[in-house]
Amino acid sequence: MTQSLSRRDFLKLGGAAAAALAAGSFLPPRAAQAARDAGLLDANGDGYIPSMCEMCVWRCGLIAKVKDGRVVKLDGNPEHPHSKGNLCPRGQAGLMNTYDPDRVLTPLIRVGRRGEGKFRKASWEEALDLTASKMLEIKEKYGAEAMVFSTTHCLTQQQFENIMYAFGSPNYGTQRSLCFNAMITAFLLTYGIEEPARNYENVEFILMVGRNMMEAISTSETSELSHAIDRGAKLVYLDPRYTKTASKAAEWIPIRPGADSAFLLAMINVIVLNDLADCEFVKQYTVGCDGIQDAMRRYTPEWAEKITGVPADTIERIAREYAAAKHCALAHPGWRTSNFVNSFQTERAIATLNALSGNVLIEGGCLSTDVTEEGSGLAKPPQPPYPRMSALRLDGTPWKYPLVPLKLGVFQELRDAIITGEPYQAHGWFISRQNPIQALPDRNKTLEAFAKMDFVATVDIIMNDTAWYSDVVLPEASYLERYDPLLPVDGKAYIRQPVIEPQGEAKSALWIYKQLSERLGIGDYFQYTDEEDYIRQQLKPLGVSLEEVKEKGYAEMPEEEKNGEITFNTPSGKIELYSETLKNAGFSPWPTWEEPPAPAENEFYLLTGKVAQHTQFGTQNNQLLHKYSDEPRLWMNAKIAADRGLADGDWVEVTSKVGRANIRLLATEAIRSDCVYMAPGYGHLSKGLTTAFGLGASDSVLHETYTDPISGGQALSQTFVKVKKTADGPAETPKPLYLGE
Ligand SMILES: Nc1nc2c(c(=O)[nH]1)N[C@H]1C(S)=C(S)[C@@H](COP(=O)(O)OP(=O)(O)OC[C@H]3O[C@@H](n4cnc5c(=O)[nH]c(N)nc54)[C@H](O)[C@@H]3O)O[C@H]1N2
Ligand SMILES: Nc1nc2c(c(=O)[nH]1)N[C@H]1C(S)=C(S)[C@@H](COP(=O)(O)OP(=O)(O)OC[C@H]3O[C@@H](n4cnc5c(=O)[nH]c(N)nc54)[C@H](O)[C@@H]3O)O[C@H]1N2
Ligand code: SF4
Ligand SMILES: [Mo]
Repeated sequence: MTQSLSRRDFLKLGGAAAAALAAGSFLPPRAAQAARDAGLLDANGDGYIPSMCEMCVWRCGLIAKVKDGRVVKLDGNPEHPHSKGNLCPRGQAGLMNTYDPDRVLTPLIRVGRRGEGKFRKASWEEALDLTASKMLEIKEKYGAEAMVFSTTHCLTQQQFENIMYAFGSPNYGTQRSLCFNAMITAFLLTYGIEEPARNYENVEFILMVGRNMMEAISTSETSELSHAIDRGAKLVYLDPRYTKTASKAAEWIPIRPGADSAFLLAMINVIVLNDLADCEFVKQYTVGCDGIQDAMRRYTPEWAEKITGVPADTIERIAREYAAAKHCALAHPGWRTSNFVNSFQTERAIATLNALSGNVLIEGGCLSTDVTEEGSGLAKPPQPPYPRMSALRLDGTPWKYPLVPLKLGVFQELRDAIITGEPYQAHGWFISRQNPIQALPDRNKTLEAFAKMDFVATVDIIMNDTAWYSDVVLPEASYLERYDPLLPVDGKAYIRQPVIEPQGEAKSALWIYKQLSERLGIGDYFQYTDEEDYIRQQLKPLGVSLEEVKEKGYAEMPEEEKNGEITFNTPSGKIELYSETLKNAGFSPWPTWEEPPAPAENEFYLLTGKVAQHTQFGTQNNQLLHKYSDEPRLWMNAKIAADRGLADGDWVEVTSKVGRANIRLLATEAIRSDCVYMAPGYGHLSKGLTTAFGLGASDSVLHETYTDPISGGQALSQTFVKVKKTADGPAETPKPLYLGE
């Protein structure tokens, strides 16, 4: 948009020219004044600045090398526990997130029809005035709850929530129900904590259920797993696909999708009926040790073999190996556990397996539930309490989904309620750091929801698909150009600070939200003068200066006090293998088998899953990452492809109940015969992404919407597709849709 360098032009550039572009030397040098003031840069604008990556939500610590006022290299900060000196490929390509020629660098106001992509540049004054007046108009006409707010986890999430709750709306969409609701609710109900920490130091046996750690990267944990494997730990990996993690595993179990809980329940059966559990631990710390044998009796390995396709003796052997490793066994909780409507049960079984191995409280055990809410040592600006809200939440929590924590919510249900207008009609949507048009299942349905809106505003750094369909686009400064609030990790509070000055008119979210709040009449919730003042207020109780933090990259925090008493934050104070809460809500109190739907004879399970070089739907336009990406293709088992007369590289049409996509075929042995796989993040609608537009196809177009009734998770593997050869090329998709006026 702002500068036109097409993908083809970029590929034509030689290595040196590409490197020069990557280093931003087309752009004027803009070394960060704050870094100069802190003495981190010399007079020439050269130096090293500690900050934090934002290419994904793991947020590794980084050190940016600045030369002549431009960022030229990003490296992992050895002093940060998430990076330990390393950045993954996306993190290393992060300078191109800042220097992307498609960056949106001024506020934009739509002038054409929604989806047509016609915008005019506007001043911040005008764009913020317009956004505030539209939001207030909606509030006046329909009530504050008619404004929907959505964002993905970010360091300014609390300020985002301040706008939403102070404005008076309970309608909150986050990425969580598309991601980890099953894991979080299962661990909350079983252990009373959201997500236990993993400890690989002594691990001998690791069971991973669709957690593709070698591609869906968390730099520190991915390297901890690698080191554990290097020193002989055994990894057993369940995935219908042969991923990079499968290639590092001692055993790859190509399980039938949706059948994981049958496999795990049979493991529990073997362990409890043969008295292989850590009895002392189980008796002392869990509820349910009396009844578990009876509850699990029917889940024999022979029973599970029929469901999972895994031989009974393999399941039995793996259960015995797991139990033999005792507290050095780890059943990994997983991350994106939004696969089927029974994914909560998979997670309950995983939670149970960990308790049975006694790995939880013991020194050196592989799972730690001793995870306290971090950050209590930091202060924040004062603010009044939020106004009372009485409107029902459109996403059905808690009135339809009683066990889904309010902060997780059920985003896909919120989207559906916008379309049905039940229990009431929403009219406006404020979005930040999120691309719901691609992230939610069934893209056409999401576009239908957008068509219902009187007003949509999006805060992003590039013209993502959601911005493309918005009325106002507010450009945030990139993560290398701004401050965010400090992030506490393992007893230290880390800083994100500008490495260069923001380009164009881009501003930090701390600035944007404060400006908007003042126009909305809720400025009391934003009592800071600027970004540095916000951080200074955070640092006050620590007695550390901002200057010191800028230089070191972090501030030490006082150790959190622990009372030494071992209880779990569940109703019984113990680990609840048997849950009265689940029973009272009308669900099985034990982990249980629930048969998910399966594809018909001529259909395939459609799988999704991350690739190492991209983050979800937001990095395909990054020219450095693009350069190293394979062309996105539909994986199909090579034998099945041959049986159907399909050859590698053929164009195929993939159809589900809700959508259609054309994509090239990859015939491979690395997938089960009843599955196909598409990488997420392609088939963008926005022509404002000149590198990514026209590449591949979107799996979100195909995904059907199904919700796990207990956790509220979207069932992303529960879409079944037909595949046939087509002469049509990529021109069929993506197909821009214009929405109303
Ligand atoms: N490079 C990179 N790293 C990332 C991200 C990224 O976008 N890119 N995103 C981050 C985020 S937000 C998340 S949530 C994590 C996600 O990390 P993961 O939890 O590993 O999630 P995915 O990669 O989405 O899916 C993992 C695997 O699940 C398999 N699968 C699908 N259905 C089933 C099933 O029914 N059973 C079993 N056993 N397996 C199944 C898929 O084939 C896929 O290989 O990654 C994080 N790290
Ligand atoms: N088909 C399919 N659907 C999925 C998944 C899948 O694997 N396949 N995965 C699910 C999972 S695990 C998750 S977590 C969700 C993720 O869903 P989303 O959070 O919607 O996905 P992202 O692509 O990470 O969107 C991030 C947006 O933030 C923008 N952005 C990047 N940096 C900044 C910044 O500094 N400031 C601002 N304001 N914006 C910025 C990006 O341009 C992008 O538009 O998707 C879920 N949906
Ligand atoms: S895992 Fe990679 S992309 Fe995510 S924060 Fe770390 S370096 Fe950045
Ligand atoms: Mo996620």
